[in-house]
Amino acid sequence: MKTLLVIDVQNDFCPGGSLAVSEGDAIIPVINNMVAEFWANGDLVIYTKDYHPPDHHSFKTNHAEGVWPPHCVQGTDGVEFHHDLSVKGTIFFKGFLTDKDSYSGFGGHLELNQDSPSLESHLKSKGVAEVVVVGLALDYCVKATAIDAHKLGFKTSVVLAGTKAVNVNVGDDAKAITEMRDLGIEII
Ligand code: VGL
Ligand code: ZN
Repeated sequence: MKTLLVIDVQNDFCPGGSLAVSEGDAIIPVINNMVAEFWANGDLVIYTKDYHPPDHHSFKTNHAEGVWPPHCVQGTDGVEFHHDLSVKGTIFFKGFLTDKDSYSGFGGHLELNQDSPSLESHLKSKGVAEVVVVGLALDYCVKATAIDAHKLGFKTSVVLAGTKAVNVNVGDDAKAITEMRDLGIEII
């Protein structure tokens, strides 16, 4: 069994959002085709949402060590999936506690408490052996998710046409690709 992991395709990471990835929405048609293909093959499709409370510590406005503008705040439009995204599958939530963050989708849970099933336990219970990662952003959450998947023993690939980088620093995308490839993650 294979699963498509669609990471954080939310309004705040798309053009017009508070932490927009340039042309972040351009990957959506590619992802939608992959979603249809996985469903047609009887494979699994899973989505993650960055899902922060307003006082989250990753926000510069809240904490000295915060690095991001407020984004994906629960109850706002920015936290919602982009309206063009085809959403057909289970959603995992991450970053929902004030003082905990997770770039990786594997920090995600089925409900807003850490005792609810984790992404790893869900995938293992479904007999998933292979993971294909797409979404936003390549140099943060997509990379972290792919590395965790690889370390947890899943056969892991990232489809570049289905992801885009924030590139806080020029070349972060190339660095992320090299780092993943060197670990043995397949870059397609
Ligand atoms: C992300 C920065 C902060 C992401 C989430 O989804 O890549 N980046 N929170
Ligand atoms: Zn975040």
